[in-house]
Amino acid sequence: MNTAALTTEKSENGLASFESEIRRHLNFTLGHHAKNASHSYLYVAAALAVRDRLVANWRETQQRTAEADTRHVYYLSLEFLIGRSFTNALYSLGLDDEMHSALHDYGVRLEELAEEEHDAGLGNGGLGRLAACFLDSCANLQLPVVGYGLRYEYGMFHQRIEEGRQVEEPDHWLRDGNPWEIERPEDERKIQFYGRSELYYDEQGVHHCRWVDTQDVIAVPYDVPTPGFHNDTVNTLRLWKATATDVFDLSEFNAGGYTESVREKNLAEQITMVLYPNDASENGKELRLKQQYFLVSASLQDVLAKWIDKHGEDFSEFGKKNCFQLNDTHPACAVPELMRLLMDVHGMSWEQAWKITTHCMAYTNHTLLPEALERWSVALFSRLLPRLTEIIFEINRRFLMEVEAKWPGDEQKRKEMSLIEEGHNPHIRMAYLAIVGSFSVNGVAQLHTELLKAGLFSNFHQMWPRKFNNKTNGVTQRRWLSHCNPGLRNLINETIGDAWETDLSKIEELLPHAGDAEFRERWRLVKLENKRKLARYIADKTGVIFPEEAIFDVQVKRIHEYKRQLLNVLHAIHLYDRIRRGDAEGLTPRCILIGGKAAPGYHVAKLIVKLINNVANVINNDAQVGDLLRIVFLPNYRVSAMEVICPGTELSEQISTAGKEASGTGNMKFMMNGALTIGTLDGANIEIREKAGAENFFLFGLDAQQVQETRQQYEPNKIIAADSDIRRVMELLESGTFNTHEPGIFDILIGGLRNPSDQWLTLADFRSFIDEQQRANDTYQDAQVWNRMSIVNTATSGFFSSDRTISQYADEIWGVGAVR
Ligand code: 26Q
Repeated sequence: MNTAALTTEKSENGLASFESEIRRHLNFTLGHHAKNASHSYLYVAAALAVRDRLVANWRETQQRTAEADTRHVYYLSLEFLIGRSFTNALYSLGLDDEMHSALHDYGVRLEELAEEEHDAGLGNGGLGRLAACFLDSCANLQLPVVGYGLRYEYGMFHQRIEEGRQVEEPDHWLRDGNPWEIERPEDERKIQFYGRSELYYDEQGVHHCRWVDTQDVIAVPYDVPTPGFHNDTVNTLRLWKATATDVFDLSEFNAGGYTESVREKNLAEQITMVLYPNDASENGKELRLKQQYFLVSASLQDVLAKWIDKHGEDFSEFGKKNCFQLNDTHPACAVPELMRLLMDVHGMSWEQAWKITTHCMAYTNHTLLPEALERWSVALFSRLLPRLTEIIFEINRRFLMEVEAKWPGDEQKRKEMSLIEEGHNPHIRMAYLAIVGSFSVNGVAQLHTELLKAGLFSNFHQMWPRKFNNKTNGVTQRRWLSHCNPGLRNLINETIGDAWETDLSKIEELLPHAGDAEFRERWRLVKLENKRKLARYIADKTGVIFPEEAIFDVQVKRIHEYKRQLLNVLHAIHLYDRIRRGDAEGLTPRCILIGGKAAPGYHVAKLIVKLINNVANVINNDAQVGDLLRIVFLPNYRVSAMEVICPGTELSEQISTAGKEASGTGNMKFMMNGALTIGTLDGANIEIREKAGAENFFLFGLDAQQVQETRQQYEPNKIIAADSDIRRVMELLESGTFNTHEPGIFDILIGGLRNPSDQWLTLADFRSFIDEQQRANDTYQDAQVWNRMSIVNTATSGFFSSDRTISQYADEIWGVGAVR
């Protein structure tokens, strides 16, 4: 055989050009003719060709990491909102040009083929997307971090709008197969549920506990590659799928229990069937607790098994060499589960096990809403996880002795801080469990961390001040600027080089160019092209035309009262009212885009969606409005939609009631892409404003402190009566203008606005919002000024890279460095 001919064709990794590798996958992996293959097959073949290029580096990274004598970090999260992987992997490998030309031979453009990929929607919103950005940054920084999550058969639901209302449809994202995962049946783990805890004595007469008569489920891992940027590192996201144990219970079988066994198989597989679509906790669902424990137990067993492979039963260094970052309390069962595994399976004493556990658990909080803190009824918990419940009660008993030692005789303190909320139906407080079991507790923006320390967790902060720390969120500039905005990326690269792609602090070098009129003009043209692309996308999905000379004003995020999409709608109604009453002098044409999903059981949020659509219908079809105003609700907002939206956005709406949004991360994506923010002093908005400069930010509304004070004496009806603009908006709403054929449907929303105990203080901020929107309106009229501000926003966004956030986690919590 002529091996020389082969080696000239194939590179050292044994792979030929994309062109022929795609052909090979079409022919042999998928069994298709390369000629006139459908786009969906072509996509899979191309994705497999890209995956092949990752595999060698993936194996090498795993080997290097396993051998490295550093700490290993495990990011435990019920959600990883990855979105699409195809072009992301290509950019990371630096192979996008090669793929471009390979696809040319198949007569399809890369961008077009990329549309074939379903989003991996394994998350609700911010928390899930943050986990995905973090994995990207960990790979970029070559950190020994593995993500552990669940492989939901159905991800975040698909949202359709029917007569203005949200309709949910299942998202069967795996239907056409998933080229981005590799099943690893050799690493399956057994997970126990129900049963009871039993005491027994070993040969030495020492007593131990074991968990018996359980119903078992198998966890099978699927590994997803996470490529670093141009650095040969490929990290791993390991997602667990639930399946039944394949040992059929023979006695049951013989007793005619065959169908019963099959039913059990179905029950087992339910565990990873569907993502819970609530972004604020809906408490108490048994299946949700099963999901949480399933993830935690499988992942901990996985880590312990690998530890034992290398160190045998010597756990003396385990706490020093491993760290579990808990993404909110959803995986907080990791605390008692690690205790159980160390004591019941590996024979450790309570003291040894506790020392290890509290040396390797770290907890991140993502919410300030007290009602969103996770609680589980002891009754449910102890039925499903009896042994874990015992352990939690013992953790609590010992912890309350510490409380007693710090505040002797203070019964109230012990009640407040107990891991068990007493009452006729006692509950386990998962956040307290996470705090007690962790060496680090962090918030996700400066204000958020301060409010946690002073509010929700103040007792714990007094007890352990040094446990608490802040890690302001960030987003990956590779997906959220470089890949999604090639126009701006190229302009930036021509101007300051491309070092910012791996070190976003370098983007600051753009700052002097904000003063250069010629640069500003090029910036404007890129932005205009992005606006056109966004307008085409919106027209395609909704039929509504966004005129390109208008200001593109965008709010995309989960629909929630505290995020105040309602305030945004009120402003749209106000502008409409001005146009109708002939007061449009000086009005800049404006296109308002709102998108986001409402939790299926959150009726008020769904009503807000309906209101947005109804208001849009009236405004967009009123001839008097002309091109001055548009408002659109974009259905099915998701990661891939944001990749088109943020480059084309000019004004970013971050208008939550101050003190409610933990951080926000969409705000950072918009800033990076040169949008100006109109926002409250909430979450990371505060830090965005600090970095950009107050003069480059549209600030309105009460701050967190003032929100507290206002609550005592809030009289929305007085505000309405005293302000004719606000009064007219309320009159329009109440007149039925937006619901002519559906009288009364918005009464709940109107009643909320007028209610003195309205939690979100929408009308308290309305005047200030109108005024600041007017200032944005006026600023926009001078394109020179606006574009200068836009450039400054991008140039000062360096701090909001998740690379910076992850460097801080690595240095200040994990104590890990790069493995190269
Ligand atoms: C809990 C129990 C049962 C079912 C669902 C849940 C659940 C699921 C998801 C509770 C909360 C979430 C998600 C929360 C979330 O996304 N929080 C956001 O996290 C971002 C990243 O830190 C912040 O930027 C946002 O401010 C915060 O709202």
